[in-house]
Amino acid sequence: MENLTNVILVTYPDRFRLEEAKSLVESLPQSKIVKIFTQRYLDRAEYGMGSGKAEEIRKFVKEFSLGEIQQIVVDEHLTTKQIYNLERLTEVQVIDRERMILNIFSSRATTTESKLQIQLAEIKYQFPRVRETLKINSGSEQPGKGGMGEYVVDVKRRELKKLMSFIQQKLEYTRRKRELYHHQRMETELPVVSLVGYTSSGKTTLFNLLTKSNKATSDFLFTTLSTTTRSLKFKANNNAKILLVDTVGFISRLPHYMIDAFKSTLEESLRADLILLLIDSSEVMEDIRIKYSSCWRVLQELEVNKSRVLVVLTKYDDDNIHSEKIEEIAKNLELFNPIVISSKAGYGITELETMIGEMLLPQSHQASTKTR
Ligand SMILES: Nc1nc2c(ncn2[C@@H]2O[C@H](COP(=O)(O)OP(=O)(O)OP(=O)(O)O)[C@@H](O)[C@H]2O)c(=O)[nH]1
Ligand SMILES: [Mg+2]
Repeated sequence: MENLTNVILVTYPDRFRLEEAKSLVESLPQSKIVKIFTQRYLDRAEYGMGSGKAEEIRKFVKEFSLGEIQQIVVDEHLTTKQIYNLERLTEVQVIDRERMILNIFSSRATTTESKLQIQLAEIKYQFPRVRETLKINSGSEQPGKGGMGEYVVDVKRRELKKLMSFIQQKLEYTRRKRELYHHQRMETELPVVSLVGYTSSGKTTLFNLLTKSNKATSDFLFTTLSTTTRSLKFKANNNAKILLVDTVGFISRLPHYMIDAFKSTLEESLRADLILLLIDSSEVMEDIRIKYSSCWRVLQELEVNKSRVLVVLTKYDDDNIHSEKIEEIAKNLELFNPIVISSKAGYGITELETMIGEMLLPQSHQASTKTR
């Protein structure tokens, strides 16, 4: 048994954020939450949380029976200074929400491209923190002011910029390779369908089912970090083929630079003929609504053509969901006749395939509806 990292989580009291923060920590490798502290505001200058709460955490760390708290996760963006203050007070390593997501990403990245994207996000995380980090490391309160201090900040920033453009070049290279591949696919005229959605909405499970693949799926967040494309045959359409794309999941409060880092792969998959936006229908309405709007925010940021997006309600297999739930979702999200499926129970899959076939493949009795 490997050693577990005992984590204190500091998050907001509302259910959605608390549950999501818990799932994120649980998705960090080998992490175990030993205590959760909640705060209505995490934007206080000194520690993010109020100083009373910080003191409470310091005491908890000190009195914790095993004397073994290795990490404090604060579910918000913190400045280097706030992290430093809290680390000094509690004598425990502190990470913020962005660092936590980056850590999950790095632990999962397997392909060259996803590794590059994470390196890029990492630099973008560090860049605005250079001055503060150097200030803290040098032990001086004002190394940024003039003379050598300013010089060091500039040097470090220049180094990061150089590294950033180096990685961007490499990513550009992989992107161009993709583009070439994309053109080849265009030449073969195969329509492309992408699966997008919030993390854990069931994209890979559906992808596996449709393409008879065996990609990893799990309850952990961000199981998939790299895009996979496989072809899919339609018996009903003279064995015509389409390409199906599985993508990285979205999450709420994702900083712009992280979307930016993943842009090249996402953009490529979002140029599909049809984008299926998967929504987990088994969740409570509030979560569905928050996740649905988070997804749209990302899609808008990536300038996705709305008319190509079709919403698919997934996981329609739980005993506690009935058609009223689907009606409620449709009403709340203003969806007209949404597609409903369960990859686990096999419900709605044939209908989904038929619909894709009808939309994208030439029919024996009617003209193609393919738009490009
Ligand atoms: N009950 C039920 N669970 C499902 C269904 N589809 C997927 N799941 C479960 O939901 C969890 C997430 O599924 P994934 O397919 O990994 O979700 P994803 O959207 O690919 O997630 P990321 O790769 O993390 O973005 C897994 O535990 C699946 O077993 C379904 O139809 N019914
Ligand atoms: Mg996945």
